Amino acid sequence: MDMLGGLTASEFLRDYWQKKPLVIRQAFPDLESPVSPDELAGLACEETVESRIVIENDDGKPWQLHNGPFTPERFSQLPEQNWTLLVQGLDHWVPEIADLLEHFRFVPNWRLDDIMASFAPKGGSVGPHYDQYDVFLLQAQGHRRWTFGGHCDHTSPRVEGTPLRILSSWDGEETVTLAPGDMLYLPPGIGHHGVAENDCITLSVGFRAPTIDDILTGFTDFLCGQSDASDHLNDPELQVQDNPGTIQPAVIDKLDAILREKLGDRRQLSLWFGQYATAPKNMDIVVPAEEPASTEEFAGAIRAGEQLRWNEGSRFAYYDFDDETALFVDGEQYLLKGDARPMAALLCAGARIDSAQLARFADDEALLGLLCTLYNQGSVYFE
Ligand code: AKG
Repeated sequence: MDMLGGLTASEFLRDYWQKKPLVIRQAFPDLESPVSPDELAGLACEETVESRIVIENDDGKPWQLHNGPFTPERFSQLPEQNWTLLVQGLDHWVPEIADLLEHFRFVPNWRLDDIMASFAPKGGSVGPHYDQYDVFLLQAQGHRRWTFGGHCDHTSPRVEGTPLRILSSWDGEETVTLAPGDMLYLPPGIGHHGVAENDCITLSVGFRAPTIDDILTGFTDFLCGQSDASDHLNDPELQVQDNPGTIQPAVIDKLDAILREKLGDRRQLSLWFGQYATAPKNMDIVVPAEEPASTEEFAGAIRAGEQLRWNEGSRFAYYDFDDETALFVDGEQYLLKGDARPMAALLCAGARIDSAQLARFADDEALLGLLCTLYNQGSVYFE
């Protein structure tokens, strides 16, 4: 399948990723939406599913936001046109939607956020806006007219009277109408506005990246959880000062040395980032297996060639140190040494794990124990 419009993944990353928009006609030829509008409405009634409705003109108020879960009656009260239902994390709930992600594995697992779906009748839209995400907007049903272009940021003028960040006085630069199977890639910060031409479903395959704030607070919180974090600054070499009010440069040197030592620890940084980047988005999805397996049962299933796959809400990544490999699954780390190291790459390569290759690792008792733990905690299951 030519989902990047004739470009190789390397060409796409070099020329478009984080740089400029790309319209790809028939990226997924003849795509049939894996979900129907009714199924989306059904999901939006579930407590554990994050959903929103955006109404362009709600009793005279612009771009009003209503958060789910909704009741079925709510849908019969909506106007004929000009509203949108958004369902977040659809890939977590619908395996066929999660399967679409296998086409996007040219982007690292840790960058993936989720697939959001929107349903809109004619005229429906969430308004002109920009995101801090890389997003592939895949048309799954009906037609949507997209206007996009122009770099926006927090200084771009906004519409008043709405909780949403809707751009005012924004015109866009290009307009295209997408049909089922067509896709539009947008880098962060590019203004865009999609308006349904008829009943339409759009899938937003979103990629996130941490902010500097996320990195600083996340890593320092992680360091603060370590055993030496409660040690106090010491000063056995303290000297008499002329003025007790002076903070001596030597004190600042000490602080500086502590911060450099802690913040400059690449190993700890890698371990923190792997855990941070694989923490599940929604804790309601990764739930323990209904019937926990014994290691013998698990090994039997692997040897019988049963297909093991990631839980749709699970995240997998790994980092190769010089002497060992850290496997990260759902915010936990597992250190693999020696011959066990390649198991991390095998588990992380894609949602369906090659049973034949896994069988040789399952011969090792410790690795079998680890695989069985991943199964029993709900991070993987047999299809
Ligand atoms: C986005 O994901 O950034 C969108 O603009 C999607 C809006 C929609 O599907 O209506």
